[in-house]
Amino acid sequence: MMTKTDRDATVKPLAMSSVSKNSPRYVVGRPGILNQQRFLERVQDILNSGWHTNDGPMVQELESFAAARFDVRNCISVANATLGLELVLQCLRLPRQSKVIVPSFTFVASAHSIVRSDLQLVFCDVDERGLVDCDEIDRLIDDETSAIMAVNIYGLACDTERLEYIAKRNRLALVFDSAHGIGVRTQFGPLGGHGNAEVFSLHATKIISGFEGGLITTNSQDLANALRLARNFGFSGYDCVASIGTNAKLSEIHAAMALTNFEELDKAIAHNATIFATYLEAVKTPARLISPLANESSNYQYVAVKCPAQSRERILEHLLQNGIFARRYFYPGVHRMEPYGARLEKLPQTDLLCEQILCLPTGQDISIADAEYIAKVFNSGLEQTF
Ligand code: T4K
Repeated sequence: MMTKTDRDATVKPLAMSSVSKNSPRYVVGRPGILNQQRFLERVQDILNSGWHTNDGPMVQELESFAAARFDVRNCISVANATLGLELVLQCLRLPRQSKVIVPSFTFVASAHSIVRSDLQLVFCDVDERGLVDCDEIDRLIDDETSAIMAVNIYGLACDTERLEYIAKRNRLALVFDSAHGIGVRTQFGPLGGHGNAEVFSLHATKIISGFEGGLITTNSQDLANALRLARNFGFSGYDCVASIGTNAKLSEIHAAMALTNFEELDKAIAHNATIFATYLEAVKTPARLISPLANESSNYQYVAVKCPAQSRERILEHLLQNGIFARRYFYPGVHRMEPYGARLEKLPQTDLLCEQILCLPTGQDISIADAEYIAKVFNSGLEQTF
């Protein structure tokens, strides 16, 4: 059985000094803004209005605009997706210390939101594309389980239909961490209306940047009402506190940035799709890109490449030496991180992906020529390992 010490010994941290020394020209997650003029006009309107936060007009416009795009009844903006996940778990009123099943192959925020909501997490394994393995979820459900948190990573979608069936059959809550999912569509329509709620990120590194921010979507009016109270200290009116809450409000400036970028979403996706296609063509086997299925459409926000495990670190180093900062999203797996490292779940597919994946730069500041250059450097790093 693997011990905590065995796990720590295998983690290879990336020296930050090597990143700053080479001051990379290309990075994963460079924020884009597609209509700077429109954003600046909105900033001027905010300054003129004297209304800067607390459910202001810009926040309301963003929420209506997003609800229409997500094809969902309610959209509630929050300060970031991490707080959004916490608020959803708390407003669902799950029994204290009941179990929530979540993949370990995710950003650490998914796991933290569960623990910080006084719930126990149970890690499940993922499939070859890094999405939750539904058979595994079925196997892990027991009498103490109260919810599933599925994560729609890389602009891909989990098997939402099967997850909804599993949750319904077992009377479990179902929450989607859709932090990477704005603009993603399955064969049934856009992400946004699945499970009890979905949570999207507006962080600067995402396809729609609000600098920081998050959007919660839900078709449940009761849950939406509870979330609106909870993000604003529980206030139901002046001087009247109806429930325990926190401060998770989105400010007007953040909403203006997010709304301006949201209006340009189709353009952003079209650009990312071109960059993805360039990498798809150029990256040499045995490395290969994780791609959407034929019946889904991605936002191509991440270009995740599966490398041979023995080559990944060398390729990462070689890219860095050539001014390209690729990222190991996700590494080393949440179950290997300090707060969770003593856990004993066996997650073979997660462990494998954590050793294989490199995310390459994409987004508005990457051109086709840049992607061709990055792929060329990637391929030469790959060749050196054979
Ligand atoms: N669930 C999932 C599955 C998530 O991936 C995330 C966040 C969340 C939940 C929580 O969402 P939020 O609470 O953040 O809304 C970054 C982001 O901070 C994080 O939002 C994101 N996922 C995660 C995948 O990536 P780090 O620690 O890797 O960030 P950092 O500072 O290394 O920046 C990433 C890259 O972006 C760097 O290469 C530099 C570049 N960058 C970054 C910023 C902030 C820029 O070029 N400009 C910038 O302003 O977490």
